[in-house]
Amino acid sequence: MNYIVKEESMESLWNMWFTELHKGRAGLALKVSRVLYSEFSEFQRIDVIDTEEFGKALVLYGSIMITEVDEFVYHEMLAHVPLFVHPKPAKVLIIGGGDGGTLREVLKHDKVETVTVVEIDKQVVEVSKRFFPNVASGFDSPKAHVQFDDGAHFVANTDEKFDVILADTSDPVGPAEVLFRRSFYQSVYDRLKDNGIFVPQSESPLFHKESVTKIYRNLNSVFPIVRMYLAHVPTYPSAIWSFAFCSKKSDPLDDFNADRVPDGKFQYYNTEIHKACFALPEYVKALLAK
Ligand code: SPD
Repeated sequence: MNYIVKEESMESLWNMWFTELHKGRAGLALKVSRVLYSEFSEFQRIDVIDTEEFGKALVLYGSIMITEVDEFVYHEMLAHVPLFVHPKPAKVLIIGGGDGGTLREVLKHDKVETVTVVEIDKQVVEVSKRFFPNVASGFDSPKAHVQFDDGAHFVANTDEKFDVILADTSDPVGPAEVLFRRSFYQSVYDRLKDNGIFVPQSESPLFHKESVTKIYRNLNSVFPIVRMYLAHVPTYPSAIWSFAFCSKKSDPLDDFNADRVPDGKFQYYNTEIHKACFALPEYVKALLAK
């Protein structure tokens, strides 16, 4: 993470900016009003900054994970697309997701009976509870079970089977790198029931072409059905973000039951978005064809 500090004028003394750069050449800049937390956990650097435009932001390993203003887009799209396709998503596993945003969305589904969250970094959960109580609200639910473990280790060693598995990870660097490997995807496949669905976040098709190519090559070598879908997340690199709908049997559109989606319950997700998010621009189709 880079803080650019510059003197603006004689009157206003300092101007502090958070910048997240793509290959050092382009990126996002947010004006910071306060740095609320800055520490190294056992696994990574964790920052919480207060920004003028996007409210509080959680930054892991120098990269924005959530901001108060736009976190709903990512969390709704990661959770609701698979959960409204699966006919009975009773048992859900979230790998990562230590801020709790995905858990909060999963718990909005009455059919969900238990949600296991496997997060490697306990400090992320503590920081989220302290600074983002609205995002972390689901941790108090009796349906939620949190384990502090490496997600790859967990799926390789558990005997449990799940209806839906979500990989709510940071980028494929540092502690999350292992969660983009073929071996992890194979373990996830083995932990899914026969009609199970897996959705990992799959980076930006505009800024992370190499990662996206590798992720989809790995997923396609494990799952019979793999379909990318997109959402607009303003504070993520390039603002266009992708997810991979992977399943053993279900088709994300043919098996989608629009009647189950309540009107006006969410801020981003609705039936039209569900259908439209699988429409891919030509440059993305070309990338996936590689
Ligand atoms: N470059 C940022 C990618 C972050 C994706 N995961 C965010 C986790 C939020 N729960």
